[in-house]
Amino acid sequence: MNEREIKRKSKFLSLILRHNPQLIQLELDKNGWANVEDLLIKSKRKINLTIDELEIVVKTNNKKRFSFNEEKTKIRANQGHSLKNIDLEFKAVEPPQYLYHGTVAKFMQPIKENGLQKMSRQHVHLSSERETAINVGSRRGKAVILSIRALEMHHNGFELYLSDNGVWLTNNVPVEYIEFKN
Ligand code: HQG
Repeated sequence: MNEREIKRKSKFLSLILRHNPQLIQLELDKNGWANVEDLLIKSKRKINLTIDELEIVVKTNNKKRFSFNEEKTKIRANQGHSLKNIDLEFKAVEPPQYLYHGTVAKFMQPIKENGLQKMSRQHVHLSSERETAINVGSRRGKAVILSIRALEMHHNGFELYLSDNGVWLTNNVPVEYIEFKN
């Protein structure tokens, strides 16, 4: 598999494991796990995917988006779901003082009115590195970086979670915790 093939298969896995398992009639359990054999068989309807390829995609994925269970009989996406009824069993942890969110200018007005909302995903996504936030924002145009007073949120009872692949997640960020000038 070349880079392009790996990326194509990774995107397919994101679609199936985060957003639309029904596309191939795949079942995810309540914690988001799919049976690997089932996934390989049912994927054939849309894409060629062997167990070796699946292992390569999981291992080389730039954001470590997917994990196997220990026995490699099950697989799930580590975060980023839009499926509503999946519980990834995140534990609230103490965040650093600041976390960052990358977005674009056109969302500034609604963000100033409503804070950061999860929109179509299960969570608002934040990162500990500005650089990551710049990359996230740049997907949509010129990145605007918001600094979030995350530790203060935590002290005030908001839950922040850290996914297995290092993405910080929370339910919403009220506007008073957002620093717009940075
Ligand atoms: C914006 C990718 C209007 C928010 C990336 C963002 C990341 C609001 C967009 C991960 C708003 C949602 C997540 C409000 C927030 N009004 N717009 N009140 N609050 N927004 O894609 O953070 O490749 O759901 O700023 O690299 O951009 O999928 O979130 O622009 O890690 O693994 O609404 O997705 O990773 O967009 O990206 P998204 P995101 P993957």
